[in-house]
Amino acid sequence: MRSSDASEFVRRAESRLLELSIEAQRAEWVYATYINPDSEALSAKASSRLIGATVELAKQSARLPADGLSPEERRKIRLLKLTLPLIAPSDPAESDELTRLVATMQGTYATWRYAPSGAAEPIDLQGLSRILSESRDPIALAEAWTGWHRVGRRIRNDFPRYVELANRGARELGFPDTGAMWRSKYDMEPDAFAREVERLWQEVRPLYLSLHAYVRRRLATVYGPDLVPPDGPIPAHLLGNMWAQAWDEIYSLVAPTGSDPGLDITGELVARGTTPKEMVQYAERFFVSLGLPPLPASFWERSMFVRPKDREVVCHASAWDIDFADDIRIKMCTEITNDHFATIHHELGHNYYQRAYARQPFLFRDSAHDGFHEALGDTIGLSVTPEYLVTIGLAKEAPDPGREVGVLLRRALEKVAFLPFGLLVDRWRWEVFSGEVGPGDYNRTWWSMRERYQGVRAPSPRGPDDFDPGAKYHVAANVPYMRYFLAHILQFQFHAALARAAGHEGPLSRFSIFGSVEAGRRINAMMEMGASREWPDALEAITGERRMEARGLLDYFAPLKAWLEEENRGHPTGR
Ligand code: X8Z
Ligand code: ZN
Repeated sequence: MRSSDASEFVRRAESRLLELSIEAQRAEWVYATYINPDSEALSAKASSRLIGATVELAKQSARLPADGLSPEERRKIRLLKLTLPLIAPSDPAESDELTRLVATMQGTYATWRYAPSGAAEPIDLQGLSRILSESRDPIALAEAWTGWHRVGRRIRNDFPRYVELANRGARELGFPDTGAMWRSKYDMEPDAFAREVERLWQEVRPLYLSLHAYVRRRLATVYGPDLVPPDGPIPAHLLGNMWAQAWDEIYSLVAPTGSDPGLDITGELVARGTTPKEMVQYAERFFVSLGLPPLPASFWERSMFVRPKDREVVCHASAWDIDFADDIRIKMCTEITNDHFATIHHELGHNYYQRAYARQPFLFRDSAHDGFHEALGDTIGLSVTPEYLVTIGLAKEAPDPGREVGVLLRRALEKVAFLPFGLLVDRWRWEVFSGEVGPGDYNRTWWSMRERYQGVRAPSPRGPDDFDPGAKYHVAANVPYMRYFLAHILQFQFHAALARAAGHEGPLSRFSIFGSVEAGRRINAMMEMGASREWPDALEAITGERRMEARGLLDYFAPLKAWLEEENRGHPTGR
C-alpha cells in the first residue's frame, strides 16, 4: 500500500466510524431513556455494528506501511483500537450475544427494586440511597443496603460469559485481555500505568487512613463499639452511601461540635423551590463566566433532567455527545440536593469538553485520557466555594477561616473517602479479566479488596449467590472506573495550578475561578486539543506540569490532615 492510500484509509475509517458511532449513540440514548425489549435489541445491534467495523478497521490498519504515515496518522491508528471499552469477537453471533449481555445487565441494574419491611411498594436505587443517606437506624440501613445488593445475584448470571466474550474480542486485537486493553489507553506501557496508579495511591493513602480513623471513632460514639469496633473495618452501611464511596452525607454525624456546614445548600435550594432546569442553569452560568459559550438550544430541548413517570430509564447520571458536533445532552433523574448540584457541574464538564474538541478529526474527539474527562466538571465543582455560593445568593455568609475545618472535612468526606474505592473497582476487574480471579472467587476477592483498601466490611453475611460488584453501575454497564481515581487526583492538580496562576494566597479551599476568563482560556486550551496529543501535553497546557501529581490534593487538605492527626493521637489507625 502506498502512503497516499494509507492516508485515504485513515480518512475513510474516520468517516465510517463517525457514522456508526452516531447511530450507536442515538440507539443507546433511546434505550437509556426508554428501557424496553425493542430499544434494548436495537441498541445492542447498533453497538455490535460499531464494534464490528472497529475490529475490521483495526485489523486492516495493521497492514499499513508504518513509514507511509504521518505522526498524526500513526497516532490515529493507535487510538483506533482503543476508542471502545468493549471489543467483541468478530463472529457475528458472539458479538450480538456480548452486546446483548451488556445491555441486559445494564437494564437489570436500572430497573431493580426492593421493598424493605413496612414499605408500601418496592423502592428503586435512588429511594434506597435516600435511606442510606438519611436514616440513622442501623437496622433500616442494613436492610436498604442488603436489598439493593440483591441485584448483584441477577447480574451474576450474565457476568462470567460477558468476561469470556469481552476477553475473546480484546485478544483478537492483540491484547492479553480486556483489563490490559483498558490499561493501554494512557500513552505508556500498561504495566507502567499500573505502577503510576500505585505511586499516586501511596501518596494519598496516609491522608485516607487519618480520615478513616477519625470517622470510625465518631461513628463508634453514635452506633456503639459492638457495631463499629475501634480498630476494625467500618460496616459499609453506616457511611451514608450505597457503596461507601463518598461519605459527605454523614457530615453532621462526624463534624466537630460548632463547625460550620459551609457547603451544604440542599436546604436553601429546596426552600427556594429550585427546579432541575434551574440547577443546570446555575452550572451553565459558571462555565459562561469563564468565557465559554452558553449551551445550545438543542441541549435544553433534548436532555433528560427529570425521571419520567411512565417508563423505565437508566437514572445513573451521564453526559452525551450524540453527533460529535453540537448535539450534546445530559441524562439525570435530578433531585434538588447538594449532591446533584455537584453532579450537574460534573456532567456539564463532559459536555463542555466534548464541544471544545468537536473540531478535531473524529479519532481525536476525546479527552487527553479518560481521567481528564472526569476531572473537568469536578474542577469547576472545587470552585463552588462558600464565597462563590454567597456571590450567587445560595448562601448568606461564608464561615470565617477559623472554622475552616468544617469546610475541609466535608470536602474530604466527598473526595478523600472516594480514593480507595476509585482504585479498587478496576483493580478487581483487572484480576477478573486476566483470569487471576475466577467466578467462584469474584465476591470473596471483592470483599477482601474492600476491606484492604477502604477498610469497610459488608453489613450482612455474604453467600455463594451474592455478587456485590454487580451492584455498582459501572460494573454492570462495562464502564471503566480507574478514570475516577485519576480524576480525583487531577482535579486538585488543576485547581492548585489555576490558583497559582491567579496569584491566589490563602487556603486552596477558598479559591474559585468563577468569572476568570484567564482560567477559562487555560482550560479551553487543554480541552480543544482533545486526544490529538499525548496526555502530558494537555496536562502541561493547564498546569505547566507533565506528570500526574497528588501534591495539589495534599496541599488542599494539609490543614485538615494536621487537625486529624491531632484528633487521632493515641487512637488506632488502619484496620
Ligand atoms: O459515574 C459517575 C458520574 C458519571 S461519569 C456521575 N461518577 C462516579 C460514580 O458515580 O461512581 C462520578 C463520581 C464517580
Ligand atoms: Zn463523568
